[in-house]
Amino acid sequence: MKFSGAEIIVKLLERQGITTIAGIPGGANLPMYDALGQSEKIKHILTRHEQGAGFIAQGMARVSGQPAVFFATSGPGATNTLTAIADAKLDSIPVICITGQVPLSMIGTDAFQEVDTYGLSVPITKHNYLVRSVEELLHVIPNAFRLAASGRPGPVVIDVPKDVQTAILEFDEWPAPGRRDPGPELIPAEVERAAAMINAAEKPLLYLGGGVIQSGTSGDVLALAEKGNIPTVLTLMGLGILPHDHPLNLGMLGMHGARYTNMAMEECDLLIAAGVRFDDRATGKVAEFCPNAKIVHIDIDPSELDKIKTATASVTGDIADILNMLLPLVDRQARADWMERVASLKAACPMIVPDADNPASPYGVILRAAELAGNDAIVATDVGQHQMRTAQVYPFEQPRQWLTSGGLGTMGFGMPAAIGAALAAPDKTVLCFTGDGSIMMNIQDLATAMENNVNIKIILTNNNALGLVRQQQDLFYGKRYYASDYARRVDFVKIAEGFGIATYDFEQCEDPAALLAEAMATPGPAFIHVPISPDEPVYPMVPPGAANCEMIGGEANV
Ligand SMILES: Cc1ncc(C[n+]2csc(CCOP(=O)(O)OP(=O)(O)O)c2C)c(N)n1
Repeated sequence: MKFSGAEIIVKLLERQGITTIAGIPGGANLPMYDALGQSEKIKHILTRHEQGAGFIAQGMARVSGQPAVFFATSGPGATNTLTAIADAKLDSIPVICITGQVPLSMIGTDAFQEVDTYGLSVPITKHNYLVRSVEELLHVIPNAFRLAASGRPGPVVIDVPKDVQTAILEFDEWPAPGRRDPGPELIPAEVERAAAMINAAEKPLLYLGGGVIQSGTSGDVLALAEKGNIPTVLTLMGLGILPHDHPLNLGMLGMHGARYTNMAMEECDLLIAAGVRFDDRATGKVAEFCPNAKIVHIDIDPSELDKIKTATASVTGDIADILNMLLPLVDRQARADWMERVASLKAACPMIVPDADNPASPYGVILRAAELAGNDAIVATDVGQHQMRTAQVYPFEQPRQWLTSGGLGTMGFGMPAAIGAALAAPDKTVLCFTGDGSIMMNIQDLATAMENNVNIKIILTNNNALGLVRQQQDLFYGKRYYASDYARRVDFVKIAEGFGIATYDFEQCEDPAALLAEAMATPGPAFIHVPISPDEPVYPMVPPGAANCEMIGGEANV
């Protein structure tokens, strides 16, 4: 066989099962685009910004659990991808970014559109490559897939100089596609110790995060919770692991968690942490997090163990394997006193949802959209108050239903991630809750949504402000609203219309519920504009740096 480097890349991607690639062409990746144009198996999504391409890939990967690919050219194309890559690193999402680079002989000469993509991406990738010969591609591409998906997933960058793309290679055999490695072998004594601690605990709590979703084990985790009667709290990344209305699901913990959730954590005597990294938005002041609890920490990434909080016992391995071994060792227990205590906390300090029945209110629109979208809709958000409200009240049913930028907290994530989700799951409705600050960060990819006619329903709660920032100024900076209110209003409805998207405006609308229902029932992209007041806080809120028990707002009697 004889192929160019660019053809080898495309054929190897096909052999990996890739069917969709988002990206933008330029001088340094045109050979790859030329080869991609010949592919009958891969569809290309031409975005309007490389960050959008990265978030589309993330949307596909988050929904499918499989690595997704995006392309960019050298220089500005590559630098435009960096935020999406860093975002994938912090949320452990397997994406592969393939960039064009100036020819090998020109590297280091400040050539046109030359930037050190390899160097720039070192700290924000799981692994990265600067490919120096066409031969290398045969192991770099499968290896990139293996690395992105194995252990704790993450992003990989492959930078391919233009002359490597055009070089011709003769070879006999295609390499095997790269796949996720099996998890490390478990140490049975570690699992037995964890089981003994769980069996001895009177007030245990499961604390579950994105790692559980990555390992695909939510059924086993539910079995563990039910067998031991162990109430469960979820991180922002873990929403969907348990159905929202399961009696053992105490919902999201941390900065915007419900009062009863954070209060139960104060009282637990054992925290069984799985696939979590003790992120500061979840723990609040670490020294005061779960002050009465021993900790069992379970994770595939040994570098997470004892990183923030020292565990009493830890188990390294794939959470699926660990639960398999752990489940038979855990005693069936009623834990009646603890169940009763948790139920009484829930009754005394419930999650207060202001104006829940009003479909034009910040919370009400989320709840009404959820009702209309059905149980298996996918939900993406941007970053801000709308994100926290959605996390607090959306009735999630299953893993991989929820896409949010948890670690990096990137405004601009939501809409392109929703496009990626819709491409990966074309039969589902995808909701995208966004704010007027966030949508502007990648608004250009409304064109991409329109061109591909994806079934995404963008719900913009427009407070003409950077709401979550403004809320902090309100609470912690003496109401000095500096640089958080926009001076003028933007006509988002006209903008969306300009992009060719169907629009639905709640402004002066007599029956917002009917309008929302109409938007949801019409296939294809929709833009729903919901004007709200900037003075609508998201409560409860743990002040940054404070302990979770010091949360403010959201009391039942307010
Ligand atoms: C790229 C980026 N820049 C700045 C921030 C800081 N930030 C966090 S939330 C927020 C306000 C978001 O406003 P909007 O999207 O309108 O949502 P709202 O809070 O009003 O619902 C800002 C500026 C961020 N998270 N991401």
